[in-house]
Amino acid sequence: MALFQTIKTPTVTYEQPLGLFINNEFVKGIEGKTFTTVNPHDENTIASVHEGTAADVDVAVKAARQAFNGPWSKVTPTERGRLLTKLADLLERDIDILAAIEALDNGKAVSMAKIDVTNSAGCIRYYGGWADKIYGQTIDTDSQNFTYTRHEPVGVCGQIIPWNFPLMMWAWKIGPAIATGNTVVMKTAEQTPLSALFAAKLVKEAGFPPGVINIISGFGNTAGAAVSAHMDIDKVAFTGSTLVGRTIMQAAAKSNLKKVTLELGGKSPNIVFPDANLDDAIGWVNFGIYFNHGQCCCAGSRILVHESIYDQFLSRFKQRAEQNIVGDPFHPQTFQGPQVSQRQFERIMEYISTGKNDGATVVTGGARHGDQGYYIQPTIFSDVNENMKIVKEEIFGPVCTVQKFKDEDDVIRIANNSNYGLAAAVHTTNLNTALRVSNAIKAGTVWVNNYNMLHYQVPFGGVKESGLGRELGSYALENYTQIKAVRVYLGNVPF
Ligand code: TXE
Repeated sequence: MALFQTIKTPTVTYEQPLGLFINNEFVKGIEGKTFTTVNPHDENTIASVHEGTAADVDVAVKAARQAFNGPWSKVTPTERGRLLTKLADLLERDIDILAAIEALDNGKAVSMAKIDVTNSAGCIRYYGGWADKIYGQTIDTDSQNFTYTRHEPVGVCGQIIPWNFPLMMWAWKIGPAIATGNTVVMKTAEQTPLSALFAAKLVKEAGFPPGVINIISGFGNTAGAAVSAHMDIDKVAFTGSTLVGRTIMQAAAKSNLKKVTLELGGKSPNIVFPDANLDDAIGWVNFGIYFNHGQCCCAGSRILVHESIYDQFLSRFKQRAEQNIVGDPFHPQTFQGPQVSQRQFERIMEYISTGKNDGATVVTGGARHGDQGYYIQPTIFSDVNENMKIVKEEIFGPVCTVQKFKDEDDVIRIANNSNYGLAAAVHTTNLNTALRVSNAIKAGTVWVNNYNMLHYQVPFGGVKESGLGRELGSYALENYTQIKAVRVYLGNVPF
């Protein structure tokens, strides 16, 4: 099978790489396998890509190790920054192609996909800026000692990414790893391999030495498992389900105790107090759950509304949700495209029937949208209780629940009644309420009077079963550096 293919989309025609990206070349998998990626809009095959398995991960790790020990270790921090900046420029140059790939392969609205590309380029450029600002400390213990710390790269980093923001997850992971001088073996999601491969082409064009960034398309239980269990990978960063996150940690523990960071699921509360600006709150609540078709780990899927405004909120939120334009991702007006895959579509539809069977009321939606593609109507459930599956589990689709609360203590209790702790939001015009509730909620991010605002300068990650460690901002650099203390003794031998 070919290593490149011309792909026509409604907006651009471009050359798509299909091979694994190892040592700056696109290559076939050692076992000669391929797999298809499907357009969720019409359920047709887009392309077949070469599949990587454990043997290919091994080759990629060797390439990454050679680069790490050899040429990459001689590249100056300034040059690492320059390479990342160049890569960011190339991502921006090819924004139309990359946005079209995301729309085709993932199903996200092309207008939103452009924002993803801009953010991905911004993230890579941001970390380019950090590359020559990785400092240690000098530490004064006494006059006999001179001590300093070095923040050294961890080594070869395994990175396993999901399909909901294929290019953004690529950028969030590659930026801090490369800025700090590591090399990377990344396993992309089997549902959305295409944008990472196109971006790999830009890695080569930017001038990165061979072996610094390697991309493996393939499945979780083969290539992904090989990354997390590999004896020569020093760190694994994972974004995906909590279930697989546990497996990754176990594999890391059973192999070489590689460092682990995990960005997992969520069931985030979105709280509306009676003094909130209701128009604004409804806009943010709508965006909080339906952005990216509900396929956000931080989606505001548990909406908690004060009982005094509950009825008014519900009828206006219903109207707002029904205005969301669902349809072809390439249509410029589209807000919500199809879910990424048949499996995700079925999983979400199953949650919708569970909600109905458990006695929740469907306020709007609750069914498939159209009869082709993995489209689901924006769905709101009311009359739910805290024990229902649809309130407890991550649905990862355009489905939310709306619950009443009585007062601040009540809402803090409900908000924290979850195994997850990724994000939350508070809508109120009272500053004290906003700050008190933000402090009391157990989550990695709390938004006040907004939702889903993400900036690459700001840390992102979860508490409880939502994960370990923080991505983005300067905090992410800690995941990719080891601290070495160098101790110089200045005195005479004391014994
Ligand atoms: O996730 P998986 P799936 C949640 C969301 C969704 C559910 C299932 O609730 O409905 O997970 O989605 C790789 N060893 N999130 O099945 O399986 C896999 O190939 C190593 C939340 O797609 O966790 C892919 O690259 N790797 C989320 C990545 O893990 C393995 C984003 C994610 O897939 C593996 C996606 C294994 N044994 C889903 N098994 C978020 N936090 O944003 C799978 N993978």
